[in-house]
Amino acid sequence: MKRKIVALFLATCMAMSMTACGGKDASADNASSNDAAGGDDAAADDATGGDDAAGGDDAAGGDDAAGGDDAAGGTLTVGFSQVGAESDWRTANSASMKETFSEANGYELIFDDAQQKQENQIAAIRNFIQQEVDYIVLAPVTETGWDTVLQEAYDAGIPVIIVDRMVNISNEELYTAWVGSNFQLEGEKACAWLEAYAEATGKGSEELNIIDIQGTIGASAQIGRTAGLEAAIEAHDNWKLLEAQSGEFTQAKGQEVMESLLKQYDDIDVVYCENDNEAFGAIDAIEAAGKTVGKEIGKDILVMSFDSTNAGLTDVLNGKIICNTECNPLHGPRVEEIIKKLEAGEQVEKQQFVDEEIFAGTEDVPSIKVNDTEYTVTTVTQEVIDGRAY
Ligand code: GYE
Repeated sequence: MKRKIVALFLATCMAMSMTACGGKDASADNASSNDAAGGDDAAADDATGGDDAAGGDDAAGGDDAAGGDDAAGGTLTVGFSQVGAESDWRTANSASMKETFSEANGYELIFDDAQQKQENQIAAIRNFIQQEVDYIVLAPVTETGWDTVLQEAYDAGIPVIIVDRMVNISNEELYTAWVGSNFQLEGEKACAWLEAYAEATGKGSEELNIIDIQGTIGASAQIGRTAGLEAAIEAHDNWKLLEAQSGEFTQAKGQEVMESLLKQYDDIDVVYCENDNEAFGAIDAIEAAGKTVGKEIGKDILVMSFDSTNAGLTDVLNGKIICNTECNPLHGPRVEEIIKKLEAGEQVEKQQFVDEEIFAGTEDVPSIKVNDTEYTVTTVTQEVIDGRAY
């Protein structure tokens, strides 16, 4: 069948679901061009001009070529443009996608690792279009810069599912669905925990000097987590942001940034690392500088982190990371569910947020509240770690 019918169907249900969901979150509103990230060349802009309708794969002559889903129960071809392999989270995410979109499950997965470069992702998507895949799945490195290439996919009638980080585009119809995390909420949860922990340990009114080791600048995970911290700093007169610098979500860069900041500041209380791998690097740097990571405000440096991977939670258990806010990478089955619904002609939600937990290395804060919702804080034990899939 399928591309034309699916695309036509999508156009209709996108129009419906957009009204229902009210579109994107606030961060989506400000940029519409694809120039910021620099990856998207202008030359491509006019190539797509003619093909306006939803089912525009006329050039390809239908759906029977490389996609190969010709007969009922046939293989579906999925092109997945992955950011890279920068972190444990990413490794778990790739594994989840590969496991789900296996041959045994009836898929041909074309997996492309973009090595954290948007231009590689754009090239991969163009390749997928040329190969006439049935679905394109994109884990975008940054939010901006996607208008042109997603228009090309749309014009080719190939549904695009965005996973993990968001895209920030002028026309929301250019993607079919997004599934991922509420990154700002993650940041807010982490800061609510820090506030409650300072209170619970009698240090609520002490000055806290904070370092933010940010993720890849312009990635939703960075934007949201940084925003969560910035809001908390605004709200606390005694919290001070000494510096915010990107550690690019990698251990090596996290270590490098921390090393240089330790030379600049001798009064750091908290390091807010925007993922586990940065935290691993920061911990190495702190210990190499002869300082201690731990849980005592004023004596140790408190390391906070995001992702809650196995290795991250192990560092919580070992007393090196004090608080770890979960970000769930197991998106394979979620993307598959979206594809199955589309195949069945059902409507899909435009945006789907994943529920996530928060973990700590102490029992001082049993729960936190953000926007009137209460979240239980799980104290990490070996059993907790053993019971988790990533
Ligand atoms: O937190 C980090 C990874 O986008 C949620 O990317 C993802 C982030 C994750 O490199 O470890």
